Amino acid sequence: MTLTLHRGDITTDTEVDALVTAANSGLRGGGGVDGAIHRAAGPALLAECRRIGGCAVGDAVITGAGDLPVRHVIHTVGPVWSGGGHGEPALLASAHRRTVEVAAAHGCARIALPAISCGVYGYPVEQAAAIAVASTREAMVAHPEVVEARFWLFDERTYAAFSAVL
Ligand code: AR6
Repeated sequence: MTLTLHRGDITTDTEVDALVTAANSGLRGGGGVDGAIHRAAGPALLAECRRIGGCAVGDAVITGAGDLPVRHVIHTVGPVWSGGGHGEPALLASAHRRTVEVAAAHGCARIALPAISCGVYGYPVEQAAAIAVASTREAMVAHPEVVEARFWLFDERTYAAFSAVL
C-alpha cells in the first residue's frame, strides 16, 4: 500500500479513481475543498447529491464525478470540532474508514483525500493528521484492493502535520 502527501489543489489530480470531498451532511456543496470539487465537477454532481439526499457524520457516499476527469467522487462527512469530548476522534476515524470501504466496494484502487474536518469544521490539524493517517492505513490493510491513498494538503501547516505523522 502507498500513502503519499501532495501540496495544493486536490482537483488537479487526474490519476486517481476517486476524489474524496469533505462534505456536509446535507450533501449540498459549500466552501473549501467541497466548493472546489463541485465547481470543477459542474452541476451534475450536485444533482446526484440531491438524489442521494444526505450522509451521516462519519459515513461516506459515492457518486459519479461530473466533468472531473476521474470516475468518482466520494463524499464523506467529518465531525465539527467541539472540544474533542463529543466523539470527534471516533467520527473522524470512521469517515476515513468508510471512505476506504466505499472505494473498495466500487473498484477504486487509488483515491485522493483532503484534510477532512481541518477547515471550516475546526479540527486541530496535528490531531486530525494522526487519525487520518492511522485510520486510512488500517482500512487499507482490511481492503487491499485500495492500493494508494494520496493526501492533498492545501497549506504548509497542514502538510507539515501530515508529514510529521507519516
Ligand atoms: N484542495 C485540497 N484541499 C483544500 C482545497 C482544495 N482545493 N480547498 C480547501 N482545502 P474544508 P471541513 C483544505 O473547510 O473542515 C464545506 O463547506 C482546507 O484548507 O473544505 O471538513 C463543506 O460543504 C482544509 O485544510 O472542510 C462542509 O460544509 C481542508 O481542505 C464543510 O466545509 C478541509 O477544509 C466541511 O468542513
